[in-house]
Amino acid sequence: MPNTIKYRTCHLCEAMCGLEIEVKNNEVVAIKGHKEDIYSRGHICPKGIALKDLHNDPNRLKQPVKKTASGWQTISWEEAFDIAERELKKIRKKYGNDAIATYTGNPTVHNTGTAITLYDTINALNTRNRFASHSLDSVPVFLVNQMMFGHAMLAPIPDIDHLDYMLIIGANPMASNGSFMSTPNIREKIKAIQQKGGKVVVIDPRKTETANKASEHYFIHPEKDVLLLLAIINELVLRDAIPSSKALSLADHLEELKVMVQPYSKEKVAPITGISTEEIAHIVDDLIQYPNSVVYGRLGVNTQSYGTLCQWLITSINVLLGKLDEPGGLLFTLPAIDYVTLMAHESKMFRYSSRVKSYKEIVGEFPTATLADEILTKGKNQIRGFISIAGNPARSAPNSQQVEKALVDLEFMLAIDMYINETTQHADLIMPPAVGLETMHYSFVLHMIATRNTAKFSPAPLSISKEQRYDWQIMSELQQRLFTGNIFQRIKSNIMSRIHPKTKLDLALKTGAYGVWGGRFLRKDGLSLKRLEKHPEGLELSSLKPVFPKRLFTKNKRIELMPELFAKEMEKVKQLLTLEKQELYPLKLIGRRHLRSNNSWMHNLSILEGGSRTCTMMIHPDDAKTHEIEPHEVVEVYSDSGSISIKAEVTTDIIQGTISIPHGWGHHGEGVQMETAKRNAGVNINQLMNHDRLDPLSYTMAFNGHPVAIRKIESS
Ligand SMILES: Nc1nc2c(c(=O)[nH]1)N[C@H]1C(S)=C(S)[C@@H](COP(=O)(O)OP(=O)(O)OC[C@H]3O[C@@H](n4cnc5c(=O)[nH]c(N)nc54)[C@H](O)[C@@H]3O)O[C@H]1N2
Ligand SMILES: Nc1nc2c(c(=O)[nH]1)N[C@H]1C(S)=C(S)[C@@H](COP(=O)(O)OP(=O)(O)OC[C@H]3O[C@@H](n4cnc5c(=O)[nH]c(N)nc54)[C@H](O)[C@@H]3O)O[C@H]1N2
Ligand code: SF4
Ligand SMILES: [Mo]
Repeated sequence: MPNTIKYRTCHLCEAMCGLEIEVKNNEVVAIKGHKEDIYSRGHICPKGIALKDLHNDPNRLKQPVKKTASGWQTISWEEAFDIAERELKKIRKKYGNDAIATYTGNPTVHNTGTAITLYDTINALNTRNRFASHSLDSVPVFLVNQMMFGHAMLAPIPDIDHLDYMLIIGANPMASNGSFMSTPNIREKIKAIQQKGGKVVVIDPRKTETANKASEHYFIHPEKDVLLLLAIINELVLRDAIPSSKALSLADHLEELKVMVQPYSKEKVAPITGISTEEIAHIVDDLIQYPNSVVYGRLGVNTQSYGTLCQWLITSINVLLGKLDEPGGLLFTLPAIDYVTLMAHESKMFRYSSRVKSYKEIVGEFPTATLADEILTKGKNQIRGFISIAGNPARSAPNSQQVEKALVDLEFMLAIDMYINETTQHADLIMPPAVGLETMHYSFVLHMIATRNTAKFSPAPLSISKEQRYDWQIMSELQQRLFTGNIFQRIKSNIMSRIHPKTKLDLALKTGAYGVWGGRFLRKDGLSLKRLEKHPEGLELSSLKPVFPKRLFTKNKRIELMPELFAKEMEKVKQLLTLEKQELYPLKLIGRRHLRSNNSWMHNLSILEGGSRTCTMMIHPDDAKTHEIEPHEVVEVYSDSGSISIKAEVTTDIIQGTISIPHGWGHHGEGVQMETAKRNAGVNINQLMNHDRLDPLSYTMAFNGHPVAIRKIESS
């Protein structure tokens, strides 16, 4: 058979790059960027190329395995479903619905069939104990969107193609390719801003890959951004530099915000943040002077103790500058499948609380940081059965030694995952889905947070064998077998579980804003799956346009600048103005992402090894000197939760007083069956993380700025 060319959107990160895949006999010959792709125009990164290696990975499971006294045993799907049904029903009967918990990881967002099926399956279990990776990264954004715009998923996206000044605080899109800003080829976008005389400015405790490309970089001490942001607003007020704008005319409580920022002069915050008074003034000058300026922040300002406050203040600055819902500022998408409108009834929070630590539910989930507490703490509704779907909480969640202890303590655990890794090794049963290039792709989630309104569908480039199942097939079967609820709900759930995700997708496209059945009239040129299949390069739908006040979901159709919940928390921020005393753990730990890595799960692909991808501890030369640490010396890093040994990388690319270690490593452990990953195992930063150190508003784990100390390892 001759080689064929197939097109598929890469699903690994938010960039949605178009791939051109040469296929022969259902095997990948080569992968390159798809030049005609309307979104990415041929851009690709090493991870996209590695999809071939993911497909061929000998450690990838394709059939269910059950744990036996003599090791893992391959079983039939029928037997696997029977075991899952029997064991989970046993737990439910003994302890009630809430005794079964679910954890859904990051790839559930990126796998189309999974994303379409997931919530129906979880709803069928009727348990309050639902956990997800969102509470390790995105909940501050959800909470701020909810409080300010009335909908958790209504996220403002930088109009990056039309900006001339972008202040990036706590994000490293050169490595991550952007988050809540789906756009390919960040390098080109940064260059384009600079070439038209604009600036990209980075605020980060580390001189990152993005900082290296930026026009200016300012080192900041971790978790002090909240002060900088307050000082920026204070400066805008003092300079009377808040122009009237549409956004402002829609916003309530500006005067209260002005009063709130009064204590935070640039002079007061400068010594605490590490950014001088003159530098703050210069940043504010630029924010005012450039006509198309925005402030953008991500994990560095979200997964920290002031995660929600930072997100709120960043959004507020954009409102005050008149840049929200404006071209050349931040805009909202109107995607072909409008998840925001479809999910409006689900945008709820604070309805009930977790059992052990009374954390409130946010969009139906409890914080992952308390998953282990809920498993290990005895009492009514203690979690005894667990379903982990596309997640690796044993590496991604804080206090991971406690997480692993909890996983061992369960009466039954089912993992839906293709690897036997740090988490799934503790399962009783693993159901491995067909993944990667074996699956179709339409990212209705990422189109919602993209920088342009486009639509692209890719059928699966590779077919699967009879023995394999897709995630959505696994989940649909579980949904039917494990449903609990009234008869009407059962009928609905049963019908839903029998509809192919492709049919659901087609229906959503057809009835969406651009669909053949969308709008008031039948549109001949409207969207359908069939039409998208004729355009593997994607279809341009419309540029992002202002949508307020129509698309505001607040009851009064106005933007809330001073949500009460946030204003109350400001009391704690005042304390930051007094410099901290010498602490038991004097250093601050921050994370690090690498282009050739993806959270915890792509370390088994040798093609991605090497380059700048190192699991080391970056430390400033002055700190190294204080601790008498030589470059490349292995040292102990410890916190109130644990201790690790790691090689030091002495560099001026990190601010003094802070160290940086990437997450998702530590692939040792007898049970792990990932040969390449084990050979270069790295160490697990999440052993150091105290799982009670949360952003108190969103309960998102404060990974960044975690107090730690280091000491030499004495040779005996
Ligand atoms: N210290 C620290 N910890 C962090 C972070 C940090 O910055 N610092 N970042 C946090 C963030 S932002 C996130 S999103 C989380 C991620 O946390 P998780 O989602 O829990 O972890 P991942 O490492 O993404 O693991 C994904 C799992 O899904 C499996 N998988 C991949 N594709 C598929 C698929 O199509 N189907 C199925 N069923 N399984 C699949 C992989 O084998 C792997 O086991 O980690 C968080 N943890
Ligand atoms: N290659 C690759 N791409 C990815 C991922 C990956 O693992 N690898 N993960 C994906 C996921 S799940 C997500 S959520 C996104 C995340 O996307 P980003 O948020 O862009 O990713 P990070 O690299 O974590 O960037 C956070 C930055 O904040 C800095 N920082 C830490 N603490 C502070 C602080 O207190 N203040 C300030 N101002 N900065 C601070 C860190 O040094 C870091 O540079 O990336 C996605 N893309
Ligand atoms: S940047 Fe890399 S990982 Fe992200 S979508 Fe593009 S090719 Fe895939
Ligand atoms: Mo994430």
